[in-house]
Amino acid sequence: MSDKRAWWKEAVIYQIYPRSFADSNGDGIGDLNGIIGKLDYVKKLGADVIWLNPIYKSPNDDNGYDIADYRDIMTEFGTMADFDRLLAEAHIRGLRIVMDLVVNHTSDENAWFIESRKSKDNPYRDFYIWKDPKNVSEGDTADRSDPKWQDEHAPNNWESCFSGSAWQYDQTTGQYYLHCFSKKQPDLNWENPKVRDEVFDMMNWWCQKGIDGFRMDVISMISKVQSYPDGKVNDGVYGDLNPYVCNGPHVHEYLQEMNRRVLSKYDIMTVGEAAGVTLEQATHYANNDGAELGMVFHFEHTDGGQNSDAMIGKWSVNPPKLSYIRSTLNKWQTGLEGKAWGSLYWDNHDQPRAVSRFGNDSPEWRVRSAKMIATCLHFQKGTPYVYQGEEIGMTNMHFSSVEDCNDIEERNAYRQYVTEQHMISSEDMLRCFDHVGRDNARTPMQWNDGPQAGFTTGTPWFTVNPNYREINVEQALADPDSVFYYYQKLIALRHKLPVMVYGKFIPLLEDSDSIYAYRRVLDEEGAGKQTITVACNWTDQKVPCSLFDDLQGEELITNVDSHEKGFLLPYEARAILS
Ligand code: TEU
Ligand code: CA
Repeated sequence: MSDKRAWWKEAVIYQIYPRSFADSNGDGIGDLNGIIGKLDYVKKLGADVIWLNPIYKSPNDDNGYDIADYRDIMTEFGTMADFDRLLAEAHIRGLRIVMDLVVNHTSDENAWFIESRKSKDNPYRDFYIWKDPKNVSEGDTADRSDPKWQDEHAPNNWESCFSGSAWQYDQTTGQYYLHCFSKKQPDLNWENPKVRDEVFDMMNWWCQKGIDGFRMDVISMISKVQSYPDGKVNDGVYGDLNPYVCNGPHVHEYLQEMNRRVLSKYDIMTVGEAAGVTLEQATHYANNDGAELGMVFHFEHTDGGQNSDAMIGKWSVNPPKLSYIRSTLNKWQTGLEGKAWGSLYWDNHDQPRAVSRFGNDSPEWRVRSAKMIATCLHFQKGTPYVYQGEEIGMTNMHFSSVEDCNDIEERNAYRQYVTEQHMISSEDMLRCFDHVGRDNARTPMQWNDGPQAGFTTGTPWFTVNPNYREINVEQALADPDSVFYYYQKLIALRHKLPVMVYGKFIPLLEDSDSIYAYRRVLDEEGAGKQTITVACNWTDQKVPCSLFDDLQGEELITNVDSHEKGFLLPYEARAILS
């Protein structure tokens, strides 16, 4: 076997977005005590690890991805004592806790930035990326508070991921700072060794508390091309500017330094969010040599623009195509083999709901198709991630007005494309939000059919999806055929069968218009050869399939009551061990 065994390769991760998970004190905002109250639920599902979206002190411009204090807890979420209790209670149950590490940028309310913006010679000035205005002639007396002037003199034409220029002019010192995300998220200057010292100290501090790993936010973006050249206009940091921001000149050097100074000292897992990272590059970030990270999240199968003919940027109403999803995932499966470990996900807090996007969320097919896509993903090679609510088949949300949206990405995109540039109608933009907006994933967790879906006794910070009366945890736990018990079974199978973890991935039926099929094969000394054959029908039609006709073996899992020889029923999924 070429893969070295590791607990995090055999684990299944459950992702919690704390703000929307469970509210313990009736203020309408999910919190740490709420999570503690639901640990047994996560345990019942069978997951091994909980990844918490950011819980640090933050003004919440981007719901916690703008950190004001890395060593303190967000006031609404609780206290450090609550966190210590959460960690202890998780460990008692054999659950591990992975923290979100957001170190490409901080909040503009972080003490480092408050200092940095004070003066050009402040000791913290170089913690961030400051540049002079461009093309200013000597003796220029123009009014620099004029947004138009600021726009015209920005250091280069880079666009923020959240719309508009990636540069913000700061009156105090007459320079601009870089922000790849919102203007309240200034980018840290990783070229400065003092920044790295502070970040590594902070990481060691959390590791010494006993946390079990880090999910590293946009870690591929920490090293920028130092000449800060213009990119092609209007392409955002992920478009043609990608070469200047993603996978920059020193990113691997810095991650190796992080590995030496922090990661290698603890038995922790790491997953890098690898925005703009190709398969070849991923084999460096997550190489089996262990010099950098354990694994990465890649974006190729979820990048709206690529898989569904987007209208503007990621904004689209078109369903993803099976042929694209399959060829992309297969490419990563086979490309990582023997070189690096991968991660598996359909959704997260930045993506629409899995069943709405990849399955079929109509009442007729929701449950069966949710099980189908789960089967399709969980038998692949890599560490699977389940995003809160995915395990009960929660669906996308409909928003009828931009006022009802919370996400800064959505609100800024609306302002730019609808209000300012008239590139798309309000109605069409809102339909795009319904399909791919991040708010879909951020509505409160649906626990029961009582008021506010059991998420809070107060007024929830964000609208509950009205379908909570049918789709909720209580219902799922009472129904042996629910999506929940199917996920429970998939997770249990992964724990039981080494072939599901370490087996080699072999694509099948790569030209099919409707079926995603593959094998996993493990030939272990002493244990003999084990093969799992998986086939999933991605359509609402019965389709011919002869894969199982002459296959002898044990059916590990299926989502239909009975099979029809020579066919797969609509959204049927099957896995056979032989
Ligand atoms: O996401 C970065 C990222 O590359 C995208 O998913 C991005 O958020 C955008 O939605 C693409 O359309 C990470 C976090 O997961 C996200 O929640 C944060 O907003 C972002 O970084 C900034 O910290
Ligand atoms: Ca609360």
